[in-house]
This record gives sequence, structure tokens and C-alpha cells, in this order.
Amino acid sequence: MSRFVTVGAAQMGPIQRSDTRPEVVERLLALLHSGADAGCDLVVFPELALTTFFPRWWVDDLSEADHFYETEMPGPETRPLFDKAKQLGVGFHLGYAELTPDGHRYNTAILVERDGTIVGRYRKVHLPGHEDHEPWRAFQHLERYYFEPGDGFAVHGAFGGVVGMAICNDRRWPETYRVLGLQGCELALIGYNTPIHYAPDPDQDRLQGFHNRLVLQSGAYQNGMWVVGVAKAGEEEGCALLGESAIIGPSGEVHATCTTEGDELAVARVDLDLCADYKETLFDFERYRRPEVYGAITGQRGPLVPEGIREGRAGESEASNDTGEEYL
Ligand code: CDV
Repeated sequence: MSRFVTVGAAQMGPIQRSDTRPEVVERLLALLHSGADAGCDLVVFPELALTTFFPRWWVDDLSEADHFYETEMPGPETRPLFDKAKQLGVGFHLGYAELTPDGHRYNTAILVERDGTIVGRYRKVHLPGHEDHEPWRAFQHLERYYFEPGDGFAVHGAFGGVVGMAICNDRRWPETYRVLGLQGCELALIGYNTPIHYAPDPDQDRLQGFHNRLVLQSGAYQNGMWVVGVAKAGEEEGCALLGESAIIGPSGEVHATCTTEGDELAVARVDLDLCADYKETLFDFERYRRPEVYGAITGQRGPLVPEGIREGRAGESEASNDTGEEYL
């Protein structure tokens, strides 16, 4: 059997600070049109797709950054996206900064069906970077100042399948895919803004593309799901952002990629039924997973290094235990 969804990974080139919301929405509408021309059912936009990546700047008072946040969705400036989606019969995924009526701030993504209705919302769980101004950096990464973390990963019945969302740094964490996978996710949508320069360890700069592919491909394969990774790319306010948006199949193979650092659509005809080839064989969770063995340790936040190993005396203690139970 086959359940096909044609998906467009709508990579965006940089959004500068001076770019207005209507200008950015025009670019999104052009990508939505390209998606319709390519037969897409779903067009996936990146993380924080309506603004420049503003956590790269410090402000003394968060309210100085209010204009980067959406207080309603759709709002007057984003309404054209919803109207166009309905008119074209093309759904979309959109990342943006959310400011709730009671003053909470999230790095958010929504899933909009082909009739223009919002069917899912996700708030970023793994917020990277730092909370305080760190002037030694070439640019800040203040997501932990600008946003509160979301409280979980959910799936949505949409586009004829089971769809989940994650945002940028979430894609580096195996828990993201596994928590989605355990809910039967067949199609994970992940927008990102990945600076090439990683200030805490610049040795990683040359590996950004490799690590991006590594996590998207392994997440897809190990959970038998399609993964759509979509970048905001190029030179944004002096910060070089990784492109390389890609659509990955449940085999871990790449089905489509972007090759520029600008606005570009990479399209793949996604067969959701391919997921079963993995979910019902090698990664038949019900049959092969051993949660009773993982549980004690995966519930920990940080490493739980057995005492003997921590002190450099491997072999003299319970360090050789392999169940984790004795560590507790
Ligand atoms: N926007 C992000 O979450 N960026 C992170 C960087 C800071 C490591 C990423 O995972 O790409």
C-alpha cells in the first residue's frame, strides 16, 4: 500500500533585521506558490521564519524585543498565508516567536492543514545557548533568555498520516525522535537556524553540515520515519547560517536537498507507508524495545557515572555492570 504526501522543504535565505513582516510574508507566499506548482500537499518553512534570528542580540528588557513575537496566529500580517494555503490547497508548517496573552514567550511551530486550519502547535523543548549576556562571543545565542521551554512532543493526525514537530536544536537529541517515534510519528518536521560558528567549541564549525545530516538521518532511520529538516540559511546580520535542508526517508536515505543558501524549495514524494518497512521489522518497538532496562538511567537529566569510573578506578567497582541498576 502507498500513502503519498508531496512535501516541499521551503528553505529561506537570510532575513535581515530591517526586513519587514509583510516583505517576509511575500517570500513565504512565493514559496507556497512554488509548492503548489510542484504539486505539494505540504510546504515546510524553517524555525523563526518571520524574523531575523533575534536571539543573537542582547536587550536589557525583553519588552524591547516584543516586535519580533507574534501575539496571535493568524494575525493581520500572517493571515495572507492562511488564505493562500486554503486557496491553493497546500498546507504549511511555520516557525515563529510566540508571545502569549499572559506574557509567556516560546520558540513555536504550527502545522496548518490544506483548508487553512491550525491542526498542531509545538513549543521548542531543547533551548540551546545561554541565559545571560556573554560579550566575548562574536554573536549571542540567547534562546534561554528569550524563550521558555515547551513541555513535550505530540503527534497530529494530518496529511493522511501521523505528523510530529521539533525545532532546530531538538534535532540533535535522540530523545526527540524517540518520543515522537513512540507515538507512531511517520513524518517529523524540523525547522532550523544553525550558525556555522559554534563559539563554545569552534572545532565543530567545519562539522556543521556533517552533524546536521548525521542527526536527521539517524533520527529517521532509528524510528522508521520521514524527517524534513528545513534551514534559514546564508549570511544573516553577519552570521553565516547552514543551509543543506533535506528530506530524509525512513531508510535514512536522503530524498531531496537544497543546494543554495537562498529561498529554495526541495520536493519529495513521501510514501508514508514506507515507515512500516522499518517500524514493523528492525524497529518493531513493541517486540524489541527493553524499557525496563533503560528506565532507571534515561530518567536522569545528566550523566550518572558509576563511582569507580568517576574516580578513574574502572574495574575496582561495579563499573562493569551493564544494566545501570547498581549505579543507583
Ligand atoms: N537555533 C538553534 O537551536 N541552533 C542550534 C545551535 C545553537 C547549536 C542548533 O542546534 O543548530
